[in-house]
Amino acid sequence: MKVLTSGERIIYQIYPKSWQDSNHDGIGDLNGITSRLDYLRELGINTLWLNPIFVSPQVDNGYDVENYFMVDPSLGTMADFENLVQEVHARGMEIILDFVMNHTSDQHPWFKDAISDPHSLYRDYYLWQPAPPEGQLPNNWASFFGGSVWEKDPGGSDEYYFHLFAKEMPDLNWKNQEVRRAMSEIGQFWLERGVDGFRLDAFIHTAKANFDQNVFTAEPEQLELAEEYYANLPQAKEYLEEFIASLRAIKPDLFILGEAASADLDLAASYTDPHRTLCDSVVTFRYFADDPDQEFDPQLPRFGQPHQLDLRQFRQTMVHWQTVLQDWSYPTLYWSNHDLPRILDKFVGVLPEQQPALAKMLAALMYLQRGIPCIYYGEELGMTAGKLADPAEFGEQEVEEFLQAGLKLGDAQADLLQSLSSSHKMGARTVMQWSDGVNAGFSEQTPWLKAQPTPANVLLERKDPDSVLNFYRQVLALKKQPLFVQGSITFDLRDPELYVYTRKLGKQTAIVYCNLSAATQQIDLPAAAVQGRVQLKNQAQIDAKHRKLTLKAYGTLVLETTIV
Ligand code: TEU
Ligand code: CA
Repeated sequence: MKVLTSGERIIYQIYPKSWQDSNHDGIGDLNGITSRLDYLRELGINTLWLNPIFVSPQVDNGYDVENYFMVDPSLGTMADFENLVQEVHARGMEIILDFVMNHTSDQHPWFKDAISDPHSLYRDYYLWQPAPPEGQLPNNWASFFGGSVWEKDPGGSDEYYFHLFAKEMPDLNWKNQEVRRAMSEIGQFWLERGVDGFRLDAFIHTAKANFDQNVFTAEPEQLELAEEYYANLPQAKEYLEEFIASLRAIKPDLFILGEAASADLDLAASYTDPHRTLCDSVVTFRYFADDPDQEFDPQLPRFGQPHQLDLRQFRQTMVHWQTVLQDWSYPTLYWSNHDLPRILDKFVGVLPEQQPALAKMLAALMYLQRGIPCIYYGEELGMTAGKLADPAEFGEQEVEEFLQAGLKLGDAQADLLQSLSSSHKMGARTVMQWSDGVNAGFSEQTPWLKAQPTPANVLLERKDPDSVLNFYRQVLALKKQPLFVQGSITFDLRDPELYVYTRKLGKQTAIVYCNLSAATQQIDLPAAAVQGRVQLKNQAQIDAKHRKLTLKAYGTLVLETTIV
């Protein structure tokens, strides 16, 4: 089978628990994925990324791994996995797995052994600090999931262990050569089972500053994120390179997608340095910020109200990354993932009837740029947040506060839950909507995450030539042309309401026009463009005589021209 080059990849992100349930226990599974591969092939996908599938107590939906060498029984068996890999490859597609390398579950045998005895061989697999006097914490660093990064040794010693995420997810000590070796072995094990690469979870956090610096900020009692001590330290890149090199030794052309949430452009470039053995591409969260000018309901907490995407910031950042990374590496192109609300929910106040046009415009805008599309499941339908049925599903304290505040104002519980779902990552993890049947065609059983589906679904959109789904197919078919893979990119930023860029390869040129606003826009077309061939359009009209292009609300047009 011909291996894809990184720029040719079109990735589809599957949250396995939520995609397709094959045995009707309410949890999506590997056989469910296998049964839907033709859907992905028809869409134009060539690479699947599965969120974690290893054995896990599911405190963080699989990001807390208990056994790296087995599939979680709720998702299937190793035989199911091998079958999936075979069926993926038979369709000329590839598959990458989420690789959780910064931490394990507290149920992992290493951690259980480590806490059983301070002299355990596995003690040094994790990070420990002695307890300061008088019940203080070793320092005031905050965990990403709330509370301190420090948790008392459940084994009863006076020490604390370090956890950046949930307390059930202790961080590994990457200084320890045995840890590094063990992680390489796990990677090699899965490569031998046919996987084509990995998405490296939170790799930027593997290196930590010395804890005994005891870095207290102004108010020692105040817990604070202290990323300068545990994110993107130079040593993390050394660990990364050693790890990837150990995998490339077995499979030279494997694909590595690094999750580098807080990486800026310089870091992203350095993690994808083509002269070293590093990532092919990284996912940064820096494309997306909240609009600082958004007007919130002052009577309700901001938590729980959907946050508006800052389009101005997005435009600037994206253009900068696109421009600087040319001839270096392929950036990831994405709108949503399992850690963020779905993109349509970040366009607050857009009318439901305008959402399909918005979804189409966003697809053309993002994925025809230079880089690797990563499409989050359901996005291709124009899916928005499913309304979660149970406030406890969010797993956050602030949810109760938000509900109480809203109910006091006389708001309906259903509306408050909708608002919470649209603003929270859990609202983006509801089941894939295959049909308008029972449980959206996901399962005969009530899904693990109970939510009310939205109208968008595969069955409906398949039949409708104007659907978001069919538009995605067209975008991805275009994306496969060398022009949209290798071509250079330049932007025209004159009009703040528009996103316009030109791809160029040899004599071939395509201009992508996108209307970022709900207002109709008139654009003067360059002379050469008037003779161009329309490759794709929505809510767009060309008046060749007057060399004008009209884009209605969220309209988009792709025009191919040949330079003679
Ligand atoms: O997320 C990691 C992640 O987003 C952090 O590394 C980030 O640096 C931090 O939140 C500051 O912005 C990944 C997964 O995507 C997520 O679902 C998991 O919960 C997490 O790792 C823990 O494994
Ligand atoms: Ca199942």
